Amino acid sequence: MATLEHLHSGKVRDLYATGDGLLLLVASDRISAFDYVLPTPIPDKGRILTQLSLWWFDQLSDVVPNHVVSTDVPEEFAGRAILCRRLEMFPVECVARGYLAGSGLTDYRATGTVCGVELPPGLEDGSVLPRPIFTPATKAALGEHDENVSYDAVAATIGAHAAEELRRLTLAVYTRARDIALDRDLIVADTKFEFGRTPQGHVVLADEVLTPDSSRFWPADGWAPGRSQPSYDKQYVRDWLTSPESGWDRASGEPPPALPDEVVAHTRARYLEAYERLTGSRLA
Ligand code: Q0Z
Repeated sequence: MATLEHLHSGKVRDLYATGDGLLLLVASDRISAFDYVLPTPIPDKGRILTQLSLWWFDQLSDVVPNHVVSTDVPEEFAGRAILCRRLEMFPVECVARGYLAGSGLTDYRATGTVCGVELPPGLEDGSVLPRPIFTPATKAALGEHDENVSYDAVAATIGAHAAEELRRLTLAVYTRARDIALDRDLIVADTKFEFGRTPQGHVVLADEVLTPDSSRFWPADGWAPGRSQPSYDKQYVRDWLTSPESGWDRASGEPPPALPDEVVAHTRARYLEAYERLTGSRLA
């Protein structure tokens, strides 16, 4: 891997092209909250999320092929980067929802539907849905939020055949993951996948999958609809940032302050706990 060409940076991840036609997907220890990247990293977060994503790819390999080529990466990225096939990505965020929260809840309250999918009346914040739904979104520019779109809009963009394939795979992968997680007392309320296509036309699962950054995880014990569920990983950070101790006024437009050691340690422990609960093993 003589040279790496930087292609793109998200809030918490970086993407490079290698000399030999592959991509290097790097997870940092950066953490975001309230749409800001916080000034304090969470030690090992990048490694924990990368190892969790790799574990999921393995669990899901009989449902869908994935982009992983190798984890043999340069020393500075050890454990937190994946070498992957460079695919032609579909310009669609493939979201599956099994429970109602976030933008799904907002849209349901306004219209009774999410992405054109009609839902029964009477659902509340955190309600389990009658069955998982495909709620695609279009990727927004940095600093913007993804926009929920209808299935028909996806079909108009990528074609009916590809849209059908993405919906089918999104729901199949979500359903498998939901069942695995629930066995371990974790709810995957919703999750976002990105798929790409090989030159041969095969659809492949890409990006990072089923991490706390791409999904809403809730502890199954204590779940109850009718209120906002605590975030598995970030609740302690959000609670501290919005508490008087932080001294931060979210409405001021000022960036958030550095996190105290205790908040960092608690949050790191939550990422590790999610990894260990799901995989049943300790992170080396
Ligand atoms: C993923 C992203 C960022 C990390 C492009 N296998 C692939 N082939 C082609 N493109 C991608 C992948 Cl994973 C791809 N992203 C999202 C953005 C850092 C990942 F800034 N973008």
